[in-house]
Amino acid sequence: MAIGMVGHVMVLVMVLIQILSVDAQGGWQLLQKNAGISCMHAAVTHFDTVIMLDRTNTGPSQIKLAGACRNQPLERMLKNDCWAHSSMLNPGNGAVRPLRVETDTWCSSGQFFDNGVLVQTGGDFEGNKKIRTLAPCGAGGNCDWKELAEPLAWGRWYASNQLLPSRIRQIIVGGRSEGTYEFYPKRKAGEGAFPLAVVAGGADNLYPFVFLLPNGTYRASRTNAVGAPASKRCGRIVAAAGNAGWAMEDMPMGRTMGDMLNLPNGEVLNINGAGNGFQGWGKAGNPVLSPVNYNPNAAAGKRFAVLAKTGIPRMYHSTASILADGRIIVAGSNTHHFYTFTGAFPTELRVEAFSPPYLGANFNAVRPVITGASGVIKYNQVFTMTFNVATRVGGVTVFQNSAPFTTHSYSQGQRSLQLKTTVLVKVGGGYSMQVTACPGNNIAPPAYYIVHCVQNGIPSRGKWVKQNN
Ligand SMILES: [Cu+2]
Repeated sequence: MAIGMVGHVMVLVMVLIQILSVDAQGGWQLLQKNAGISCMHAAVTHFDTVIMLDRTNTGPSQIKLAGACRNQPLERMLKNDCWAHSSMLNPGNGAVRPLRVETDTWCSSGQFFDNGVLVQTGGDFEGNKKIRTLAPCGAGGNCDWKELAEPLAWGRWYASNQLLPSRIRQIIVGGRSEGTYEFYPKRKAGEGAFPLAVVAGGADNLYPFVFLLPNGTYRASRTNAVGAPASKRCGRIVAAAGNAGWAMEDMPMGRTMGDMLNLPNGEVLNINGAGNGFQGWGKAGNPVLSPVNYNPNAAAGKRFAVLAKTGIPRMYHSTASILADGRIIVAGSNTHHFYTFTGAFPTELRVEAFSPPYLGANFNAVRPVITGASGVIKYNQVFTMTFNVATRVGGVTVFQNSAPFTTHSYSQGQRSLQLKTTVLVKVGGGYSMQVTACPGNNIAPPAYYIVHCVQNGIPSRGKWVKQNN
């Protein structure tokens, strides 16, 4: 009898451990079975909608334009093209709406302006010198792309964009065989492009990594496609330090073409990609299906955690974007020249949402809910944040994360700030603290950011705030 009881309890404990271990590794949801396009570029707007973009010269996609067909005499595949190559996703229910681009956006770049307008630049062929803008809208809206008459000074294919501290200007760096940078908007009419040695000298200067550093400089570095197998190496650097150097460590598995995202709790997610090879066209294989979480504050050797795996390979031309609610929208993957649904690694039209472990129901009692915070903040401004939480445990921090433009394993303009906070004061059923906005536009250029209240590593749903001068 006693032995029977013990056996029963042990079975129950094992079942509970199984349930918790799923939570502990996060979970996947198929959000949309057919988004119509394969999402090569993605950005989350401050209306919580996702702008998805492919290239135009794929031939037919699987979603039709809402209005007239596109008549582009320079288009190489379909001169009269009735298919959409961009769309807007509602991450609430997975619904997609076709958007209209007129010129080829293949391997282009982008960035949000301070006012939340998405700017998207370059591409191939007739899109090479194009500047396109989209003033975003909510899920019920009908915002769309606008193609500007003003061209880039140089054609740019595989360039990188970064919002600058000076309010409404971005720098556009490099592009295939383009050893220059330029600004948009121009500082004066007719301003051209400027040479930049680090991206000069050859065709392999694709998507240079460009970051705005806190001391107001920006750095560009080159990235090259590399051969098999993928490296396990992971580097971190205090880039603004006088004697900056990389500290290296090993990830649990090798990964190429992964996406690294700043999570709302200050940790980093590495998701998507392949275990060997490079690019598309059959040159990569062994998809890495498990995301890996990196906790920069943990002790060496304890920073990486392997999370729940998906069943969908996300290889070349796939994306990952983080929502204000903490989920990650995973979309795209096309290793082929056209939409190809046969053979290994078919063109991927499905959209998934990955929920990291912090969204698990087992954390509901300790997850803060922001009940009050300023919607507009100025540099150095001290503002009050109030929040509710059922169980108070551990430290409370506030993170402010940017909304990047993601393509080719690189989230352009991605940054994460931890804001200064005071000790908590109990107010009614909740808590209040004073939060100090960051000191200046080199730390966070004016733009829309997502602010999260984080208790003991568990983030609240984010609140969009406008960071002003
Ligand atoms: Cu590409």
